Amino acid sequence: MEKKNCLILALDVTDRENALRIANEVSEYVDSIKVGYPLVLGEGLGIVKELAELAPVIADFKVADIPNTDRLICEQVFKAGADAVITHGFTGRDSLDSCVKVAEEYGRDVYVVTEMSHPGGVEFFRPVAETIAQMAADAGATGVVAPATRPERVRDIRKIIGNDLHIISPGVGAQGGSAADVINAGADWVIVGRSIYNSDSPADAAMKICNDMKC
Ligand code: NUP
Repeated sequence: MEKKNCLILALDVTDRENALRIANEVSEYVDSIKVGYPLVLGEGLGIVKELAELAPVIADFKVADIPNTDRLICEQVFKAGADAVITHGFTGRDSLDSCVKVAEEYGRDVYVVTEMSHPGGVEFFRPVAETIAQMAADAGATGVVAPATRPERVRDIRKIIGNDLHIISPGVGAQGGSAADVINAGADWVIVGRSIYNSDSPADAAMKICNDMKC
């Protein structure tokens, strides 16, 4: 993904009309559009292709299965037109290797969740976040997902992965994180959902976040 605005839209609306309206309104401010279960379960995987005409799509399916099932999921995601997939890492190296292999075949990207951004994200992830980050680097993933709600953790994770991997960071706005703080801590992109798509003017909200970050 090309870095222009350091902003990824999390498009967690559940209907096509709203999704396309919001995506069109903010497309000049975002480097990518992240779709996940809410929109894909609401409208089907075909929405990925439509959105991909506006911006590269990251499929946030937090893939977490055995290697063979992960392979099948990633193949479907990339065939549908997604530029990248988000996977979990706790399923182990063989599962992650399977996703990275498919991504390489299709020329696409894999981001691995290290520690989640919500309060419960510290319960099980905290003790293994660094190990997962190191595994993502060793496996040749494109980058990791790390919490904008805890910029100090983004700093820790950056130290582990160095500068070869990207950090994409959710938790800005609705979850309490600051875009500028987490970019200063070493994130490459922030991922923002509700603060943009629930705004009366998604474009203004996106523009304001871009201005705050001075990316
Ligand atoms: O740790 C994570 N936290 C998180 O919020 C990993 C994620 N993938 N996300 C996703 O980022 C979450 O599912 C949602 O799509 C987006 C944040 O949305 P919002 O809190 O800005 O509305």
